[in-house]
Amino acid sequence: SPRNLRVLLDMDGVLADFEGQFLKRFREKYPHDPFVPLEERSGFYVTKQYYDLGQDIGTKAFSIYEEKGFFLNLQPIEGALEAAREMAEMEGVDVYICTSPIKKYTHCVVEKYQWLDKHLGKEWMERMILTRDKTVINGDLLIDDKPNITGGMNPPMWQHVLFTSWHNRDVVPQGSQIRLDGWLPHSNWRDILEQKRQE
Ligand code: T3P
Repeated sequence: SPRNLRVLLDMDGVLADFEGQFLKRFREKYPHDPFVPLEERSGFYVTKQYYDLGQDIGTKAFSIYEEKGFFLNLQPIEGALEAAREMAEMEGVDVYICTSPIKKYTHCVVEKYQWLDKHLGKEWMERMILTRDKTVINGDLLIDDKPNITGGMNPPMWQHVLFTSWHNRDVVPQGSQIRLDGWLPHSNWRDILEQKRQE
């Protein structure tokens, strides 16, 4: 029988709502400062867009996701947990979580494990891959909202499924990239896996 399909699931922007929590906390902490509404987000890095509003705003933006509890308190993206569970139970599919910690790792690294434990359970610890270079990870599909994923392995083994987020709505998929518009019931993630399995 053919080998299992390896699916790598990104965390921030795919399972966990980084953008929503960032904006919520920024507005709570700095109610008198300008901010970027989600509909106006563009470019992967939220801090870069905030730096364009001023050096001090950029510094404040950094302080939001470096604070204790930020990564643990991210809300699950709608339908993500249900989809992840269903995918993990599929015959012939191996699911891994593939996520990059921020450089200020102190809270982020442990909170990524805690988030996965809290929302999906202990058995998911086995699936966790923390890396700053996703290109060196072996997989058939990487579902990730970051448009340009580069690193030491070029091209990577996996096909990039670009998961739609506010910041990448207008990005045109490049090369073999395909788009996935969320996890809600109409989502075509099952078709994407089935198609890959048949290649
Ligand atoms: P993930 O690989 O789970 O998507 O950069 C480190 C992590 O923080 C990475 O997680 C992406 C996420 N992140 C954003 O999503 N937006 C940002 O603006 C920054 C700085 C990080």
